[in-house]
Amino acid sequence: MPELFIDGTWRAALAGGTRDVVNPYDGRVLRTVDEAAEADAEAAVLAARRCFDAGTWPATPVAERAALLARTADLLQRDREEIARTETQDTGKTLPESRVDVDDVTAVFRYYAEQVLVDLDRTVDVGRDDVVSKVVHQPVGVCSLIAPWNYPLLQMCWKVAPALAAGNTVVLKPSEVTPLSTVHLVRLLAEAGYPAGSVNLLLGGGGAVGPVLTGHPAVDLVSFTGGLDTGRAIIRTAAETVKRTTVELGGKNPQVVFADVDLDTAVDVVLTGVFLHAGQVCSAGTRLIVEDSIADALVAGVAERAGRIRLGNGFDEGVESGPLVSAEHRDKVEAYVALGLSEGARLVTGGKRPDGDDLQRGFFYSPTVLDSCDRSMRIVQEETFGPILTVERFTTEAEAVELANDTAYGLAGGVQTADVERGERVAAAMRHGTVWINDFGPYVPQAEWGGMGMSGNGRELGPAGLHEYLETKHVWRSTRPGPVGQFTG
Ligand code: TXE
Repeated sequence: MPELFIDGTWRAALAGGTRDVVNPYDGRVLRTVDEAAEADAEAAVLAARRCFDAGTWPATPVAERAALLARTADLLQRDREEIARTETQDTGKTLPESRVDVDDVTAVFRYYAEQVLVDLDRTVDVGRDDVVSKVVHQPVGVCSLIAPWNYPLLQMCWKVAPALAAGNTVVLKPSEVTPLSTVHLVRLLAEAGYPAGSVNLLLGGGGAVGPVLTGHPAVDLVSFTGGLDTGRAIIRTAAETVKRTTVELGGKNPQVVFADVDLDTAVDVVLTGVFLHAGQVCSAGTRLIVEDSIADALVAGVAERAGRIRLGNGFDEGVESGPLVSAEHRDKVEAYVALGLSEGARLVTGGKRPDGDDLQRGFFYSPTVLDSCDRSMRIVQEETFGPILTVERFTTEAEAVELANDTAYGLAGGVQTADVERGERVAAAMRHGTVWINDFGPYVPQAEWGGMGMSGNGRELGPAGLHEYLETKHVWRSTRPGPVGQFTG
């Protein structure tokens, strides 16, 4: 069955392009999928435009739209295991992690099925009895939704659910590296019964279809999650036609640890915060900022446990972390470790590909801790998107905050301390879109997610995640029309 979905029909790419999708665990080709080119993108955008302009989806009563979202949630749960297995094959992450992702997006669809029923419209008292003034909300229009490869299903659903709930029509473009769970998602959307043209799917590299998705005049909004350079390029292209853009561009996220913590707990939080999914997490806490007096003990504890993380096939019981997503990405991570060492960092653990026969075909890299870092280093400032923890030390609270905020990014950060007031104080001072106190990583559909600084614009999840996909309109009605009296001639 072909994998592009345009105007309610599954079809192959017009030019016949295909691409191999590879399992990062063993480098084998999982499936060869259709690869869209410019003409397919144009067709998808125009199908979404027609559907939007005809009103088929935007004019569907909100209760019906909500019911379809709830039905999508049910279908995701029905196919939970199959989708999770697909995600593990495609990304290398462990099967339990993939199941969590399916459950998360199910909750997101359910959340927006409810949230969209909240009436945001309001009347405004303009101080006159001959005027009815209302502020109403409407869908933005055609939305290009572009997702990356680290959480393919999750990041796509964080966009699709609110976009469709609000009545927009959408063109989905998952990463060419990990498209398979999104193909399954779109099959479920088609089964659920969204009208033809409301949901369209393009597969392929950003270079071919990206300019259409982000520059075509028929597109009203672009929501993108991915790398900083790609995000900048997308904003530039979208600026030509002044599209609304929401971008989440990753981070370089600090984990601040004060000396009053329970050491074992702190080690565990830091370890999970940085090494989950081999560090391929936009909010990975890759920058440890630790109070000097416990730094040696904390670093030793993290390094010891990092060395014990069980790498392997995400399907195998007991495996705790999979490979990096591709050979190219591992090359980038290796280059960053080499850079860090050349900048003066001290290797505590990792810093190499792991041993073990079963790990040689895939794109594995050992969890790595680099001590003796400082904020002037590129390894401390640039997103590596791999299993690399850098260590910096501080002696005062003010210094800790200064270090935590010394980043061009601002997506997420954490602070661990036994002092509740200090935890709140530091959290308030941190310029990051999410801050965890004595924890690192959790998120919920009800709470906004997004970055400050170069981590991006706009928010996903929560009420604001829906507002991104809504226009706000003021309607003024004169109930007793008559001459205005401004011009009298
Ligand atoms: O992502 P890209 P890449 C970071 C991470 C990583 C780096 C590069 O540091 O090492 O980005 O990763 C599509 N117009 N993050 O190169 O290119 C592309 O096809 C429109 C952080 O793999 O940003 C894919 O669907 N679309 C991040 C999506 O953009 C274009 C998650 C993301 O790919 C396009 C992943 C174009 N011109 C990587 N070019 C996070 N924020 O979580 C590419 N794409």
